[in-house]
Amino acid sequence: MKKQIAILGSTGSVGTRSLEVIKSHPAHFGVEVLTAFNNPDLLIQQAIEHKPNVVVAGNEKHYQKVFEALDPLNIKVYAGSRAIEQVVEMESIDQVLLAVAGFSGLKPLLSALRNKKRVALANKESLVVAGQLVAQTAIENQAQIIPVDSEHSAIFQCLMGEGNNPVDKIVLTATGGPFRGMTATGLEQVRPADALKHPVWKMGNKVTVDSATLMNKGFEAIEAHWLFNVHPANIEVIVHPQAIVHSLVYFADGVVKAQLGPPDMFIPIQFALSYPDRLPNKLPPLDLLQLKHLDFEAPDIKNFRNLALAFEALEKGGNVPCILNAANEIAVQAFLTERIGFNQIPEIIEKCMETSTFIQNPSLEDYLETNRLTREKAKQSLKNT
Ligand code: MN3
Repeated sequence: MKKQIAILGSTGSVGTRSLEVIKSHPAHFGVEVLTAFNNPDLLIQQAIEHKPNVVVAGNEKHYQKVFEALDPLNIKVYAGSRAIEQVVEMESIDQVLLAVAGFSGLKPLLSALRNKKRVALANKESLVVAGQLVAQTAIENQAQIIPVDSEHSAIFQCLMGEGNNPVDKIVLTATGGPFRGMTATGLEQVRPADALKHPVWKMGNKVTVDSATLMNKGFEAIEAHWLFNVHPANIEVIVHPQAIVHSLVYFADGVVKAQLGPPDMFIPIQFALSYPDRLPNKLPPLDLLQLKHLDFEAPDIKNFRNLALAFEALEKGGNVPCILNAANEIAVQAFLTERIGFNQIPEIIEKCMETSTFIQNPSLEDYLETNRLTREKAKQSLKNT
């Protein structure tokens, strides 16, 4: 039986890689739905190759172009963000792969879970911003979330077969990014182009900057809390530049389980689609003798303050992670366009966290409002810098 997949965000870095995974296993996976916000040309090209039933152009201004190209091929074409939420209701979808970027991933995720779809989740913001709501919706609808992010995929795999065995702690590994070992003075000088040179992983611009600031790891700690129900005090981050150990779980009896593998997103994407089965692929196997050693060190939270801010947001809970995410999005954008320096990113986020109204149990509307207000506030503090 072929699994029919809906890929939301098919033109991004995880989306395109997912299509490679699907293409390499034609007996196991089919493409039922493709959606993309930008890049209509690539969306059209992907649809011609993979022949989905439905395509959604998230951005309505691309509808006409996509419709004209795909309607003659008997592919249904819709447009707009509401259509993305609705399309995941389709009976014919076995699994959703959510790879859209940013906060806009939340609504389609909730819609997929309410429709009891298994979701391979690559969107970080939905869990960072509204983890409580997402976790609750998944439980209520008995819908399963399979993480795509390499660290969470590792933890998920370490927990397979553990039943109710309690977890002592979770350790997330981080490469440390391109600025590992630099001081605050050195960081003062870094430019966007330097931040975009990630030593190991190839990703989109936003997440690559987040890796350089360590915010990405802070987000991953928040995600891990909601995915695996582990107390914030029992989540740690360790720097491991080779990115071979993808994360670890410590158990009560002193046993530590880790998942190792080559640093290639093909592997966690394939597992999130094939779960609970494992499928072969053509990647070169991990060669430990060639690696010789694996290094580990403590993260530098004095010079990379975003990581500490993320843990603070996780511990405070409520709408604070939403504030963290919104302020970070504006600050990273400002850094990419050279309006602010690297060290100002945490300054802007901290200011927003200190001056926003705390909401203990936010509703979806509260999250949307917090997101909007924080963006305004962050833009305001950009003007004052
Ligand atoms: Mn990751």
